[in-house]
Amino acid sequence: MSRGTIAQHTALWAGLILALSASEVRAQAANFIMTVDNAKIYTPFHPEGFIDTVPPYTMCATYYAQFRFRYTWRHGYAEQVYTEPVGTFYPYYFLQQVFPNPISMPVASVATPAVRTVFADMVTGPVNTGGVRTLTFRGRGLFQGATSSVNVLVDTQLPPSSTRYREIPHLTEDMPLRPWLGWQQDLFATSYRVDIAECPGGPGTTGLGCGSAMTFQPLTPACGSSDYCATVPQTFHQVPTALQPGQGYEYRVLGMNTCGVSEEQTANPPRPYFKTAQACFLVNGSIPDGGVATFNAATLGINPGASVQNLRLTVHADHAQVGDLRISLTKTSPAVLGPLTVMDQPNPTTCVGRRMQVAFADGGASASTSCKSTEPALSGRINPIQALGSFNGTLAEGTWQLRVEDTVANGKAGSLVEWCLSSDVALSPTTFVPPPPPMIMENGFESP
Ligand SMILES: [Ca+2]
Repeated sequence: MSRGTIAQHTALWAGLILALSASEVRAQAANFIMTVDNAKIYTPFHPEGFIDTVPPYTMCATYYAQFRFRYTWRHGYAEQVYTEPVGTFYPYYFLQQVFPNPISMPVASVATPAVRTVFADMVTGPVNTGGVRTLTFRGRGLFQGATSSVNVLVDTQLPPSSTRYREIPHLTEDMPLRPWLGWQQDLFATSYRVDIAECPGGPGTTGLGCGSAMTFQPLTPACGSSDYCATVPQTFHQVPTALQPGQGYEYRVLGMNTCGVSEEQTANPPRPYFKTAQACFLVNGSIPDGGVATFNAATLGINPGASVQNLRLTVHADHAQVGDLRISLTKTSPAVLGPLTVMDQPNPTTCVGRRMQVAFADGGASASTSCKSTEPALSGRINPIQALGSFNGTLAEGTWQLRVEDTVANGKAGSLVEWCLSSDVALSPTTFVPPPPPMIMENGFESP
């Protein structure tokens, strides 16, 4: 034998051994195959469970899941097979029970395999960091030691956290009738439910005390006793239909996912309260970049001759950079009063965020210190530059003009969504009729 022949023989033997051991493994695996069919998932929405057939199987914190394993057995001997975790699932999961355990596998063959089902109940443990984990389960024979295992992909979900509101501040008065509501994103929420309900009892100090009929933490998408509700994927919502003027409301946002809704009572406040303004005008009018837009409206008082007391001006503008804006209000008839500047480019350094939803009211917060770079840039009760008290005693009825100037042509423009007027003597909106033009004397004669 030449050296070359020996080498060839050695290689042949190694290949044979390799082929044998590989086919043995395949034979073992083929004689006992463990697969996972599905998972029955229990959630707050599905207390009776629902079948999840697509891994990763979602498990909800503190809830059960039941995994359904299929054993396909082709061994020519009977065996007691135990089902058990490979490694420990603790502290993420507790294996509650496996049944039947052991399971009796009968004498079978490749041609006529025995198929059996084993269930494993699991509940999430004390540590519940969300995310996908691979759990391995094993079926292990008691006497002859036939084993098979399967990986189960589990995606553990936590219910959304309590809502953190970013708009509007609790107890805000003189809100527009179609308010824009915003809240912080929650990592676990896949959608958000918004509810608004009337407050017959005025503002509640705890946020749950206003006497509204809003249902507590509902698990259905139905509006229930709310006056308004919507489910949205994003972290803000523009109310599309007008609320009642001069009315107290509470609102609430619940994060939602497969595993529940966010805890309502632990939000601070659980239900922010706001009161709507009195005479509101839906505009949706363009504010051109570097340009001026004027908006006319008319009001009535509670009775003819009533005068304005403690006027407030509500402005909701969806503008890309609130710091560009200069806003003034003029009473245009029956007597002209103003213009009175309420805001003038507050803090161009910091006031670079989008949207203002503001009630200008004497004694409010400073626009320049309140305005920020995140949406909404300016909100709540803001002090006007010139006191709105200057309108005290003027007739409640008449026409008004709001002037909004975008002072910087920088590619950042927007629109006036809605504006409102409110007074201690209640105002209501009425049809705008342009005031007569001022008399012009020409050639000694009045023009027609
Ligand atoms: Ca601009």
